[in-house]
Amino acid sequence: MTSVAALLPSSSCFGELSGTVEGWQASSGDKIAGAQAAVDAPDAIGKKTFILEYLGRNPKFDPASVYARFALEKNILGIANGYLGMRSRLRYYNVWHTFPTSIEARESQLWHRDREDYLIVKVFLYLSDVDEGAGPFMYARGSHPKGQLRREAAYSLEGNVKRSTDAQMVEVVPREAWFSGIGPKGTLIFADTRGYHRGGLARERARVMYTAMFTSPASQSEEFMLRGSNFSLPLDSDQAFAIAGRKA
Ligand SMILES: O=C(O)CCC(=O)C(=O)O
Repeated sequence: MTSVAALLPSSSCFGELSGTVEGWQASSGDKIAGAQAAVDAPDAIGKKTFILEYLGRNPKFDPASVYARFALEKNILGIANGYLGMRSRLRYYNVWHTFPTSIEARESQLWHRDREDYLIVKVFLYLSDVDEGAGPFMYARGSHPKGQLRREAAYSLEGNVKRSTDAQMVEVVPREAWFSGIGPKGTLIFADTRGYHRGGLARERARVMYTAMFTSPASQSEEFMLRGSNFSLPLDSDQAFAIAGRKA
């Protein structure tokens, strides 16, 4: 966990990103209110109704957009490439607005491992202040493939995804090793989400968070973003590699 101020240079497009998101919010009050009203709908389970994805379920990949440019900043892409030990691909970005909910934890609010690759780097950038009541991102330290606490927790299946409760997680990773990402707007978290994590169990207030995902170029997981191929590639070769389409 770090922050925009500590990690990124003053030329970072963080301010532009934050302003773009605020502009979206100002012009999308009805959409936000509608999503908020449906958060605890009786058929909410399985629909992730506690999250509104500002760019939609399958955003159109636009390397010129501030959402892509932020992920491709050298100090962010460099961490992803350094951790994965190779040039990575930028596979996803979006802005998530997580609403407070009063029903029991479900989906990504429960502990789980992502499945897109053997190692995954996700970036979470808070665009609102996040305290305990706003459902911070949580991580079971050491549960990733490079860690020392890799045992599988007991789980229940939600569709074909394994989800574990706190009681099940504490059996494999002690509570002292649970990381809770509490921090102000501008907090940046990098996580290998092959390790156990959960978040967005907001009980008191909303959380707004930009997120991006990097995988190896070999990952064969589903494409979340709609990709064209007519990009004029940026000059930096790591950035060009990160946005290039997947080989068939
Ligand atoms: O909303 C959160 O903090 C958890 C995010 C998550 O589970 C994921 O991105 O895989």
